[in-house]
Amino acid sequence: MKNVLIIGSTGQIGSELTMKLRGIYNGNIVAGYIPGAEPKGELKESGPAAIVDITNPQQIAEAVSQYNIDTIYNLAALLSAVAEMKPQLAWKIGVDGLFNVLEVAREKHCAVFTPSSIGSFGDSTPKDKTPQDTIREPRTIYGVTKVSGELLSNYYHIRFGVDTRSVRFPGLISYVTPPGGGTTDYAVDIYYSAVKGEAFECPIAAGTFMDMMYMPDGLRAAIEIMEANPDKLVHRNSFNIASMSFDPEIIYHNIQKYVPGFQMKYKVDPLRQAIADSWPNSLDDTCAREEWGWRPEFDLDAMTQDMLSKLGIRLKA
Ligand code: AKB
Repeated sequence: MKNVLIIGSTGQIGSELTMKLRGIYNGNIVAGYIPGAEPKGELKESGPAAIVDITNPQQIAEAVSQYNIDTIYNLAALLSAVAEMKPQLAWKIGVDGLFNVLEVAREKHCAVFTPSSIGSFGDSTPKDKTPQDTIREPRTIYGVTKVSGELLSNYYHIRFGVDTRSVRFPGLISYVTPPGGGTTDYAVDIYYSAVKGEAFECPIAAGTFMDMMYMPDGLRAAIEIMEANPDKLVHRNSFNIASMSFDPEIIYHNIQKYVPGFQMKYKVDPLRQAIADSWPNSLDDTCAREEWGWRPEFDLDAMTQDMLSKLGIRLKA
């Protein structure tokens, strides 16, 4: 039996991960949320929920005690573009909030998963097949919080024995909960336009490659890393994971294979473009493959077919 608290359970990753964890484990899988972002529908009906604001250490501790939590998925974060508009809040949630989680985990002996991102790399990092261990000098507040979070999580593991683990997520693409404020979000929005029969205005320039991943693979990574045999882990915070890398032209033409009349034009957003230009083109995920058996299942074509069909059903409902 496993008792899990998901902080940020109604967000892009949380809403799907909470349901998946409830399908796997039969303990308390608690949907932590902040007022104004309450769980709805099957997320609300299918298990317990608690108000857990990551900036409030007491709320985290109370939920952990009440539900006898042994694992915390810490998914509270501002995505990269929105973080750039609110850097103070991004730090408060991403680093001060993580500190609150780690302190509760230290006292109450919980394992902690905190996602990192391709955004933890910067201009001075090798761009292609970016290695697991390399120079990291991000110039965005998002990247600064991600690198700080990785270091803090490793510190809590080494110093206090807290079982902290993490993956560096690429842009996650899903038909369930739309993302908000990310640099990679165009690769979700483009499917909405295609299914609605609208032309798509792309905020990222042709030729800008970034790593992306279909949500089912992302969810599996978050669960498998927490299930991995600790004796095999050389790294912990955080693992490069990868499944596909493309630029706007490649995804556009892939969608056109299935939606022949689909049109795209460019209206580049300078903020998102500058962030994208500082990120890797593709990551090398050899360490994740070797240390805990990571394997993606979806490539671009499989993802496009599934996205178009599932989003089509969802938007008609
Ligand atoms: C973003 O674009 O901010 C996120 C990410 C890659 O971390 N999707």
